Amino acid sequence: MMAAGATSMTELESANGDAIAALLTLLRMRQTFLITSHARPDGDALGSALGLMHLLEGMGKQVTVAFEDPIPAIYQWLPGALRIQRNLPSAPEVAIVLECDCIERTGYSQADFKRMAPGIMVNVDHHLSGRSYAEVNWIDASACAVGAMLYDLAVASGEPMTEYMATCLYTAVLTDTGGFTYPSTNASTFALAEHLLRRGADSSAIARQVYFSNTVGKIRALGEALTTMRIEDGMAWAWITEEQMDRAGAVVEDCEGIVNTLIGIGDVQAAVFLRELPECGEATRRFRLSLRSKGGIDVAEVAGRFGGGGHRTASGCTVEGPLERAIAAVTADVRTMLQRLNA
Ligand SMILES: [Mn+2]
Repeated sequence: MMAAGATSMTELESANGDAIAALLTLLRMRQTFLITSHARPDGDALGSALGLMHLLEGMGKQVTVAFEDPIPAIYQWLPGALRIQRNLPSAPEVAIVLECDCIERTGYSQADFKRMAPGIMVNVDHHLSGRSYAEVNWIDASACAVGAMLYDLAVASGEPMTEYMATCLYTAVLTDTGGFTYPSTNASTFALAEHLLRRGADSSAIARQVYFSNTVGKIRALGEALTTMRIEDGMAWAWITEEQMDRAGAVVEDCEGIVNTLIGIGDVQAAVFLRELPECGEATRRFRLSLRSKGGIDVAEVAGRFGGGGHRTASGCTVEGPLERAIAAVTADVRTMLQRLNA
């Protein structure tokens, strides 16, 4: 069922085929489902969860979608988003966890999951750091999005691809490929996009919702962060403090994507963005880090050393402050990797 270590395309395809067949058998046998995904949900987490919800409901199943964190405004228009709840249901026959390399990544605790008492756990992930912690694990680190894996599942199911499913899955793939620009994008990504557009996904309307509906706070937060930007040895970094967030009138989700501005600079090979976390006092400041790479170095490795994870080109972790120490630790790590790369 594991595909991450597959050595050839054929092996990978057959591993995915086996995983899809096994998962479909399970889905058909059971009636009640929970779907969840990671904290601070992004387009893939939400589009995948809702796309799968629509697929299962089309199969006549009872589905609850729960997220620990609020749904960002730019995704609240997704079909079904308003039904997403925070509370886990009681004893679903199957709990499906998307895009998480461990339970804690959902924002719910092991204890929360134990209390929910799911019959079977299913883990669908495309992270390099993906691990087999559930009863059924389908991990394909070569997939451009979990939404693309679920697209394959939906096609294999023989269920009709509805406009709702197409809209959700297209949004997942659009956002997780950086608008079809990351190295994970290939010909089959566009074949998928073509199919989903034919089934009713409106690419222009979706792009408008996702990329042209920013809050003023988000743009002001970007401005605040850019005043702190440093560039050195192919690496860019910047941060935002609680005080700057207040000044910008920004909320946490307004900081999504600032790191992409940094990696967008021509000579920059790796970028780090730090956001101060609000919950702890002066003495123990902590920072949420987002890392990006143009592919030369593996920033999932960097994040992994600080207790986080992700992909080669995009990862995240949480680091103890103070700010100067957090920056020094992470930039030293990235610098070493860049030096090794360029040696
Ligand atoms: Mn993803």
